[in-house]
Amino acid sequence: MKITETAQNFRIVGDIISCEIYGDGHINRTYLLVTSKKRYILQKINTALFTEPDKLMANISAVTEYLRATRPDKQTLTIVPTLQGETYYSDETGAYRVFDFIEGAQAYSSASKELFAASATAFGGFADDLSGFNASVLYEVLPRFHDTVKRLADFKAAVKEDKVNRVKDVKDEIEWFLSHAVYADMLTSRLADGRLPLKVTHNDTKLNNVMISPSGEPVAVIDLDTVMPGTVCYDFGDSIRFGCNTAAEDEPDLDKVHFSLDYYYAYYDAYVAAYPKMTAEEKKMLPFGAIIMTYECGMRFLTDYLCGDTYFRCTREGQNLDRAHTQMRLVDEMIDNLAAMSRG
Ligand code: ADP
Ligand code: GN1
Ligand code: MG
Repeated sequence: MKITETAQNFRIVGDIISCEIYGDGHINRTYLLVTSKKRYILQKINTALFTEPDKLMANISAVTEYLRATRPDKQTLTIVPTLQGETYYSDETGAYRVFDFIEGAQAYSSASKELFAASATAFGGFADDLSGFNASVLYEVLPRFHDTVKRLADFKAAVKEDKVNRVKDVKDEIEWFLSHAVYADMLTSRLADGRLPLKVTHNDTKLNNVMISPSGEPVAVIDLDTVMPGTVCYDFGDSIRFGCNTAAEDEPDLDKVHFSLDYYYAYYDAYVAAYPKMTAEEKKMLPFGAIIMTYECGMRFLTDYLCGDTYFRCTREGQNLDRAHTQMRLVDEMIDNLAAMSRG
């Protein structure tokens, strides 16, 4: 079935003009749907990963309805229902959903320090706005998503299995991840014993998951697929991992890849200001969140490389390995800067 025919199953207004692939997400297939009246985002949900789209969409509904009710001054995702009034449509080709297009803003894959700070205001505000939300109503759609100890176990299993015979080519990288395993349980153990509070977190706080206006105002947090209970250190850390890299996540030339302390400070200060309900332990662990999320993501990239590149969308040979290398470089430089990263 053509994608424009799929779009006809939603309560969209106007006549369909076009429906083209859009954005640079790694997980879902995103289309810009244009009608004679409005623009929409249509997404084919990655059901290989999100095996229960009803639960996924229930999470997004719950969080966006809460945000709309408690922060009517802010924008959030708006689900466009199907003709039957459901949150998504499915047929033999897959599961699809439609959101209103958030106008007057854009998602950036790289940004100035000011725009990066604006994303911190958005994500810090997200944490603050949701601190009163009852996390127990959410489904854990991707169980143990940021459980770095589990990610390390999965990585070791992939090394052992050596499915596509690549272990021989990445011995040094494997050794590097094993030698940094001390970081794996620093957040999970604190969540387990209550030192870190369990909060509703976004869990995928890359720069391109926040919409920012041309004048640099944060407009909306998007990509709510991974909203689940967690620690804000995941969210802070993942933002730093992506946004404090002086190069692209998949940059093959490591000479271009550095951790920017300057960008880190810009994000840190804006995040702390936007999230006044932050606890002392959360604040203390923010720099470790950055190291751990970067370590974990690098390990996930290398695991996917060892499994034959089946998880993260790749457009060229060796892309996941390049991604793993950038994360390793960033972790090394963050560790060198750890004292400076603790702002007191
Ligand atoms: P993925 O999970 O694959 O990353 P996203 O939900 O982040 O998918 O969407 C991919 C891109 O599509 C975003 O980076 C953004 O540019 C754009 N996008 C997604 N939702 C909207 C929206 N409601 N309005 C405008 N742009 C959007
Ligand atoms: C994926 O969907 P996207 O591109 O925003 C991934 C994140 C990774 C990120 C790395 C559900 O995010 O966990 O940090 O790629 N999302 C999922 O770029 O696995
Ligand atoms: Mg995204």
